[in-house]
Amino acid sequence: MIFDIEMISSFYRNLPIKLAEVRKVLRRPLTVSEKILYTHLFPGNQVNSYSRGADYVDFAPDRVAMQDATAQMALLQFMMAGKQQTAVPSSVHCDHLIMAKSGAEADMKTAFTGNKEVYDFLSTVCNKYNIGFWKPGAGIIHQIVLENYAFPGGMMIGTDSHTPNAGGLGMVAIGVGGADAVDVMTGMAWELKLPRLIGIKLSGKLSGWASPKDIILKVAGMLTVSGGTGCIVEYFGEGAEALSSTGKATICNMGAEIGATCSLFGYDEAMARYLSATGRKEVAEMALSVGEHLRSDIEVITSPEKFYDQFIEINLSELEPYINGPFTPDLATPVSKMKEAAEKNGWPVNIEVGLIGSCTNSSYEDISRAASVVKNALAVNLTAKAEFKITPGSEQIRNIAERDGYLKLFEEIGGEVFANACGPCIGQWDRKGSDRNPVNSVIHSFNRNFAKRTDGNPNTNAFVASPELVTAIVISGKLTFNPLTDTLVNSEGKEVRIAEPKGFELPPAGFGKTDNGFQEPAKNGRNIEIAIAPGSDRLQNLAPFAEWDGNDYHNLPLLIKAKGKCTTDHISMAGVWLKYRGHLENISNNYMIGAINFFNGKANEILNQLTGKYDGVPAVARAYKAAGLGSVVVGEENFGEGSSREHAAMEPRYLNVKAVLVKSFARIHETNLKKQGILPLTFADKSDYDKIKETDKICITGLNELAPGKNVRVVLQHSDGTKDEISAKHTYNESQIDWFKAGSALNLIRKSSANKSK
Ligand code: MIC
Ligand code: SF4
Repeated sequence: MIFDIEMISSFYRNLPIKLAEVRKVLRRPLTVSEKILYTHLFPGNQVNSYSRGADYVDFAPDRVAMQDATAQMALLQFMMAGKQQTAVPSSVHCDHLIMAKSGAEADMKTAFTGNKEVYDFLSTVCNKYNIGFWKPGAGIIHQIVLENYAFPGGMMIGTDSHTPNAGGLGMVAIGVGGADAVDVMTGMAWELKLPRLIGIKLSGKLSGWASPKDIILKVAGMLTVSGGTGCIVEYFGEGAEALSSTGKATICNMGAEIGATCSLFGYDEAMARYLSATGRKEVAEMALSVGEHLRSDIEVITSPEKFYDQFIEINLSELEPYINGPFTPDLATPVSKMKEAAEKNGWPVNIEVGLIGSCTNSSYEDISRAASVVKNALAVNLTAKAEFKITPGSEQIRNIAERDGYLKLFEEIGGEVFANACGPCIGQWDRKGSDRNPVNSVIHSFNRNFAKRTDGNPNTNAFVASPELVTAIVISGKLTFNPLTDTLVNSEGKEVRIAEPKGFELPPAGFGKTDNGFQEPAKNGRNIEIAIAPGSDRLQNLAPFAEWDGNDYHNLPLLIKAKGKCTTDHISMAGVWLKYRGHLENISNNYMIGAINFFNGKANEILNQLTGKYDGVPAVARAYKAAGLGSVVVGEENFGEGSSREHAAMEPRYLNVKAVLVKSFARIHETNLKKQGILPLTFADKSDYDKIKETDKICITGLNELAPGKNVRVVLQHSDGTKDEISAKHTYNESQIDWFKAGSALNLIRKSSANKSK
C-alpha cells in the first residue's frame, strides 16, 4: 500500500503549473529547495520574490510526523485546539521511550508494560483524529518516514530535529517543536524565515572505507554546530548522484548537527531505485515525469557561486573516513590523524563498546557493509576486542538483516541486537556498570554525542563514525585504529589486515514482507474518548498559559547565567526524564539541571535570591513563582542547540521564566520559546553577557512598543545599587508579537477556532 497516494499524485499533477507561476514572478534560475518552498506557499499567499534570511513566509507542508516523546505534548496541545481531525496526513511513531538494556525481546516487554499508559493515550488520540500510529517496535520515526512516506519534491515538518532525514528522498523536511506541528495539523499556515542556501558540490567518487557518513562528518567539521543555522543545505554534483538514497538520508539527517533548517538532494535515479524497492514504483514514475522540477536548474549547477549564499566543494575521491567527537559532533578528526589527536587531548583510546544503527545509519547498505567488515575480520581469524551493539532503524530492516544472515554474523563477534528504537542514542541505554565507569570511550554511528547522551554517564566520551568504521574499531578495540593502514594481531599471533568493506545499495532479495506495526486510524473517531487517569504521573492535560498583562517586566531575579554549551539536553534532559514528556508539571523538575552555573561552575546549584541559599534550578524557579516573581535565564552561543523538544520552552514558561537572554539561539529552540510566550532575546553587544551578576534584578521595558527590528531595553540592577543598561535584539515579526501578547501561539489558535465555531 502506498500511503496518501492521492495527495502525492495531485502534488505532481499541479507541480508544473505552480512552478510556472513562480517563474513568472522570480524570473531567474531556481535551486531545488526554492522550487519546493515556492510551490508550498500557503494558499492565498502571493508569490513574491522573498528575501532569504530576512522574510518570514507562510507555508503549507504536505504532512506531519511526530515521535512518542514529543507527540505527547504536541497532541495535548492539538486537543486544546478544538478540531475533529488533522488537516494534513500525520503520523506518530513509538520509538524514543524504549530503553536498551537486555536485547530487543526483553526490552520491548519492559517498554510495553512501563509505557502502557502513554502508548494507549497516543494510539487513542491517533484513532480519534485520523493520525497513522506506528506501534512500539515498528521502528524509528525517520527510517519509517523514509521507507513509507517521503516523496521527492514534498514538504513536511516533524517534531524531531532529525526530520531532515527525508531529504535523502528529495524532500524539504524540517524539524520543529510540537506547537508548529499543531499549526499545520489545525490547517493554519506554518511560518518560517526563508532560509539562506548553502550549496555543496560533491565531485569525485567515494571508495574503500569512505562512506556517506564521512561526508557529513567532514561538513560538520567545516561548518561547526552553528554553521548551518537558518540555512538549507543542498548537495549536488556527480558525487551526489552516485550516492544511494539512504546514504543521502544519512547526510541530511546529520545536517541537524550543524544547525541547518534542512538538507536535501535533487531527485535522481538512486531515489527512483529506493522508491521502487520499497514498494513505491508509482511515486518514482510520477516523480520522473516531472523530474526537471525536482532538481536545481542547470544554471545553478554550472555556476553555483552565483545562486547560493555559500558554496563549498568536496572531492569525494580524496575523502578520508572521519571520527567526530567527543562531546560535540563537529570536532572532526580524519582517521589518519586520530593517534595524534587522542594523545594530544588525552582521550581514552580503549574502546569499550561500539554501536551501529539508529535513525541515521540503518540502511541495508550500512548493515551489509558493516557485516562485510565482520566477515573479512573473521576470515583472517580476528575476534572483537570491544562490545558490539546493533540498533536497527525499523522492523523491515531488522527482518531482512536477519533473513540475509547479517545479524548472525554480528552475533558471531559478540554483537547484541537492541530493539528497533532510539534507546542508546538518547541516554536510554542502561549500560551494565556504566554508573561506576570512570572516564571511558565508546564509538557509534548515531548522530549526536553530547555528554550523557549514550549511557547517561558524563564520563563517557562518545565518538561518531560510519557503521563500517565503528565495526572495525570494535574489532581492534582501539579508537586509534586506522583500517586503511594498520594491521592487527589475530588469534594465531599473525599480523593481518581487515579487507575494505563491500555492501549492497538495496537488498538483492528485496525488502520482503513483515508486519510493519502500523495501526490505521478509525474511519470515524468522533465518539472516541481520550481519558487521562486522574493523578497520572505520566500524562497531564494542559491548561492554557496566561495572557501577557500588558506591563513591562520589572525586578525579575536572574534565575541562572549558564556558561558554555547549553543544548536542549542541558535544558531538558532526556534519558530517565523521557517518561514525563506528557506531564508538564513533573518534567519541569529537570529544567536546566544540566546547565553549568557561570558563578560556581556547578550544574544545578544556583543562588536563590530570596533566601540567599543555593538550591537546584527547578526548586529556585518554583520558589520565585510561588512568590509571584518571574525570572530571567541568561546563556551563551547557540543556546538550545540539538533537539526539537518544546519541553525546553514549556518548562520555563510553566516555571514563570519571562525572558531568555543569550548570545545566540539555535533556530528551533528560539521558535519554541516564542510560541510558548517567553521572550527570546539576544545581546546586541555580546560582551554585555559579562555584565550579568549573580544577584541581579532585571527589567525589560518598552514591551508595549515591541516591534520587528526594534531592540528592547534591558536594565540590570546590581545588588550594590549600581545599574547597567543594555540593549537586546529579538527576531519577532508582527504576527509573532501577537503570540507573545496572547500568552502563547496556541492561545491564538484556540481563539480563532472558538470564533469560527460560534
Ligand atoms: C534527539 O535526537 O535529540 C531526539 C531525542 O530525537 C530529539 C527529540 C526529543 O527530544 O524528543 C530531537 O532530535 O528532536
Ligand atoms: Fe532517535 Fe537518536 Fe534518531 Fe533522535 S537521533 S530520532 S534519539 S535514533
